[in-house]
Amino acid sequence: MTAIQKKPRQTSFANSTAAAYDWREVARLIMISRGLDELEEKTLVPQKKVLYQFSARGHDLAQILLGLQLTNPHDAACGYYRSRPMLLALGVDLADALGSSMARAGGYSDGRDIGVVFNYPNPGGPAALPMCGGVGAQYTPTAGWASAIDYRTRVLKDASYSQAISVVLGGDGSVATNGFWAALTLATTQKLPMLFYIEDNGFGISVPSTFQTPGGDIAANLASFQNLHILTGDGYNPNESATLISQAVDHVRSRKGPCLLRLKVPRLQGHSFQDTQTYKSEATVKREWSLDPLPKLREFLVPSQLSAGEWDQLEEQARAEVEQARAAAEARPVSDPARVTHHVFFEGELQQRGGQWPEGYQAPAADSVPKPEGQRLNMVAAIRRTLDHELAVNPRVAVFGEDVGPKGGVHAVTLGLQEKYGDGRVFDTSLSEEGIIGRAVGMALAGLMPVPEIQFRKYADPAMEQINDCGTMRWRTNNRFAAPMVVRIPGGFFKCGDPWHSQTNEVQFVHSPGWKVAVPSNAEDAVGLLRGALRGNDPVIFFEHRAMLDATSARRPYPGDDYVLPFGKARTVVQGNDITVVTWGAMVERCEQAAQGRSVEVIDLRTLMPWDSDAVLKSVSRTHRCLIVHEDLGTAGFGAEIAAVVADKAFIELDAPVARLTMPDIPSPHHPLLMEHALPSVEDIAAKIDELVGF
Ligand SMILES: Cc1ncc(C[n+]2csc(CCOP(=O)(O)OP(=O)(O)O)c2C)c(N)n1
Repeated sequence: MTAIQKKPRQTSFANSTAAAYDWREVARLIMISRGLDELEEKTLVPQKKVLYQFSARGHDLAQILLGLQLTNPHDAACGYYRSRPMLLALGVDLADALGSSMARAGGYSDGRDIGVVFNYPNPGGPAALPMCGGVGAQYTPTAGWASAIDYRTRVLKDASYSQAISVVLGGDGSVATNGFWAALTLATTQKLPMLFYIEDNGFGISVPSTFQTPGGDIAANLASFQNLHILTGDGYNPNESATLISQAVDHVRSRKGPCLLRLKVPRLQGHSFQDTQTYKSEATVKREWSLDPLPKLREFLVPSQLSAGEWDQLEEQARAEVEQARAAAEARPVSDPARVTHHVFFEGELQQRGGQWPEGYQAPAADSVPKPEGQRLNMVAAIRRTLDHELAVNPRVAVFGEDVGPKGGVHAVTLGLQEKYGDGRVFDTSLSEEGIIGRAVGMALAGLMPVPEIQFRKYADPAMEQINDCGTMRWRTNNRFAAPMVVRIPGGFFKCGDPWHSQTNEVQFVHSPGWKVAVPSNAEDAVGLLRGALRGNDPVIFFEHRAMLDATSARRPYPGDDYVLPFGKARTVVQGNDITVVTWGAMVERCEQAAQGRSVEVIDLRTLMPWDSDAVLKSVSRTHRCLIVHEDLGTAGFGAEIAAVVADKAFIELDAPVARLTMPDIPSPHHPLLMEHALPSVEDIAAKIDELVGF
């Protein structure tokens, strides 16, 4: 065992730490874990009742010792597909643990995800945050939970969080992922109460750990990382791992900063059941089995703490518990296929964890009618005022991102908010979009309402893994967890274009299940949609069009502090009889201009998920013609969806083909002349309208 960073090297392990454990319970849990693994490998996988199986043999002892240390009701841990032993120590129901692997009804996901990635809401006790199939995806949400512990303690002054910790489990392969580094930067720069628990079995499937970090030892390589306490040792040795885990947990609990604990563990089976381990030499396999923690635990406990008879009795008891779990899991049906479309969004039944609603948050009564006051504001000022008001009335709201603090954001939307609400509520982040969104996920899971800003649309790309996993969370946990948040993303053309700052590509978010998508075209709608999102119970992408932020056409008086606009309700911008033009964002202004002198009905969708197909179909059934105008690229743009629905539902009403006017399939060009050539212009729109009306 080593404590790196000038910590004294320890060569013996005080039995006092070990004595703090209930070793009989440790033995019982590891026996159950082994029993579950064996049952799956010998029976349920061959019977094809379990389709994905990841043995935890070798990782199990240390994980159980870790799980038993998570005793604070506000602790949370997030692991990966090999983390079942830790979950057993947290007290998950065994029939859930097994039934989930069998994809049966109930359990972690109602048969929706791969079963081996767990979640455990455990309201009032330590939670296991929803795990993901993507390696490394667990890190930044766990850092977000640590961030929320800090927020709850410092900002909300809730002393019950003062000793809570956030723990992430990852393999040696996972230390090469973006998520690991994003979370490490977050935890160390912010000195968060976070434990990185690295289970180093020497392989990522077949790839040796020397490919993941030079020399294969992440603990050694991080020796000079500031603000990080590092411990390393043998996770198969009962006394050593118990001591190290206690030290690591104590360090984080006592608010000395984040800690990384690397434990060497043997992976006694293949990566998954299908993996035959041909890449390992016989000698390696033999050496690994010599490190099996189960016989080592027996040696450690028998006869000093348990008699051989008691050990055997525990084994007998564990076998019986596993058998009972098998019977209960097998008795579970497969869930009703008709329900598989449920819980993509909030449907009225509250999730157990995540977001402000399950914690009793009551949104103030909403005004559905605007009460315009004062002069017209541009969109920047309107969004700022809405954020300002919601920050004032809801202490759970936290606004963060790159440059949003003292600078007030590169688009000036958050100007003055940090000054007013302090750096606990409005703050800068490291330059890591995965870090920003992942952190928001963890904060949302801990009951806050995060409002992360992504500086420009294209820069959401590095966060797409977190965006996807956030969107699917409610569905894949069968409504056990959700992470409502509002992600503000400026994008689209401005005075010029370019491939990075100017794309819209809203359709990508529409195609990510679980996200609502707002694309306001004016200040009043921006206020209503943003407020609805901030008081809501689903994750929302709030797209701020750069060309509209200060556009004269987008200015409106502030509609009031409680004005809320529902999602999925389009606005008829101008009424007309000859053709329906469907649009949103910056194209609304252009369509309105093109409609002048013509009898055109212009519909601003306002939100793309959900979108108001009723309004469109109703209008088309009157005008018998439909043109869709959008800035995003034509191929597979959102216009394709609208065209398909109109063709499907209003075919017999149509007097002309459903047409689209969009950017060509190219990145946004930089020179204004080139850019304007690519964008649908007022003239292009007017010409297309005339063509369709004359068809
Ligand atoms: C982002 C991502 N890339 C690739 C995979 C496929 N994959 C699953 S597990 C794994 C190896 C992970 O190894 P490690 O983190 O060391 O954990 P271990 O399985 O050894 O416990 C890989 C490459 C994945 N799930 N996610």
